[in-house]
Amino acid sequence: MSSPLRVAVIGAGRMGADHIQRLHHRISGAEVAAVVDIDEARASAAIAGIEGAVALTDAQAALDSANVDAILIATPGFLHQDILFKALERDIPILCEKPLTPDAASSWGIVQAEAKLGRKRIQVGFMRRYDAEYAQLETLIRSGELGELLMLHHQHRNPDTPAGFTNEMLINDSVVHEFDAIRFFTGEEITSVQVRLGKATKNAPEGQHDPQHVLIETESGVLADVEIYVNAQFGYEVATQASFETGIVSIGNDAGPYVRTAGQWGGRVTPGFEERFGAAYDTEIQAWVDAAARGELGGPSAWDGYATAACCEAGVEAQRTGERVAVKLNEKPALYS
Ligand code: ISE
Repeated sequence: MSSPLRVAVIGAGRMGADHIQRLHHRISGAEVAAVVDIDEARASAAIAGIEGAVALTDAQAALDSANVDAILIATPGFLHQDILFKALERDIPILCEKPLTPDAASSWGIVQAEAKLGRKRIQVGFMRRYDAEYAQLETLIRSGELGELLMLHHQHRNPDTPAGFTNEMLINDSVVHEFDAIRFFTGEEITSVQVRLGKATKNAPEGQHDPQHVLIETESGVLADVEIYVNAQFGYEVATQASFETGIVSIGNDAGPYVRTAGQWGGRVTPGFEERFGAAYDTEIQAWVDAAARGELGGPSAWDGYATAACCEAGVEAQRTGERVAVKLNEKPALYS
């Protein structure tokens, strides 16, 4: 058996802590070698019970360590660029949580640096591609079994938002997933984004207009819409309905035990994204570890990170202006074709 991939996890917040537990308990062929967080206590708490792992406060120390083979970046997005450049320089496998970087220009810089390196070293954490139903819908679309895909209707509902979640984050932090999903399903780039602000809930924090209706068009004219509703109170829901020439396909609706008791019938609503996408995250990280062992990364690439960053920029402009905003991309480097 080959030796495990020694991973440094950068950022021990909500997502980082989740990935540390995943790597330690459920992923084969990898181990947590280091955890980096500017909050030393948080880094130390995150390695509790993980033999051999070290807690650090500086990403550079992890990158300099001879005991680190790969890094998983789970810091806030504005810190990604610097770490990505340094990790590309070390030429090691990288799993970078979304967004690749917060804007298209800096994401393009990462694409160029990786293209110059000449091999894919970055996988972006668009975990929905690893959700079983997402993968089945994508396969169905490719098969042509139901004719052409014509429209996609997405519902993206969160129970509430953490402190500091701005109006722009409805696009940059939430709809970024649909931008990637639509590109994944259609195999096309997104050409325009429009955002409509209708009647708003009184349950949104100051400054947030919630819900929003996002209208998206792809190269061949597939129309997609997203209801992004981040203070929906009732629970977590990420669902899609796809309209084909000869059928309609729905994914993401809560299933599971259907219970009848005490004069009531029904089931449990998914509480959050960790539960909704737990299995997808496991599959995503296992695929990254396996690919790193083979020396060839697949999955959502730096190009996908760049293209979605461009969609987010158009989305935020559309939010502000009410206009339909075109998405413009630079020419795709051969590495990503
Ligand atoms: C969060 O960052 C995620 O990635 C979740 O999947 C998404 O549902 C949520 O809206 C984001 O804030």
